[in-house]
Amino acid sequence: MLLTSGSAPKFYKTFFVALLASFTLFLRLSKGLEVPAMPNNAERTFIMIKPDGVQRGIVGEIIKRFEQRGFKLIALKLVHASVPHLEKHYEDLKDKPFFPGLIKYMNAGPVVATVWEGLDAVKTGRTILGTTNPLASAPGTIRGDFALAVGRNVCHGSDSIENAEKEITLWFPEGVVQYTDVKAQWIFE
Ligand code: DAT
Ligand code: MG
Repeated sequence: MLLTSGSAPKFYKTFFVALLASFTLFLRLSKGLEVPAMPNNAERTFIMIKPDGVQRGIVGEIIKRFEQRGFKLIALKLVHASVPHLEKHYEDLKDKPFFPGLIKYMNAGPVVATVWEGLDAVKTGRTILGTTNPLASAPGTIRGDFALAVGRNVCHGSDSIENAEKEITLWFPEGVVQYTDVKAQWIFE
């Protein structure tokens, strides 16, 4: 196309506007086609109420906190675990000086073994429990509200997704329970 000196600025202006419009359209389209990141709603964690938690009658209180936060309960049982089973559960700590005392405490009565499913279940589960040493646990956490001594810290929570899966298999070799969580649509986007 031959441009006369008078029409040249108009042509460039139109060209520039068209370019800008196409770029805006491209951005909108690419945003529309974007695959949203899938939230990890299916992450699972093993939470156990230790013998002191059972004896002190705070099983309901601990379970309530996971329920009210929105997690889905997919397994639960009251079990007096054997020494070999507890040694397997805590095998990473077998060289620690407190290991014998830990096994004795865990074997002193029944525990409540549970599995919870939901967004970021492992990390959030540990936040709900509080830190290992209850003296350092914030009020509002289970240990921060119900415990004082590290050797009587009332609950256990998996510390990684990998360990959660191992612990779930160890405590629930029969598998967990499958069902539809009807509240999930009001908890997850
Ligand atoms: P957590 O239970 O927070 O995952 P952990 O896995 O390091 O902590 O230890 C497992 C349990 O062992 C813990 O809940 C209580 C006990 N324990 C840990 N450190 C201890 C210590 N220094 N003295 C006595 N018991 C301890
Ligand atoms: Mg641990």
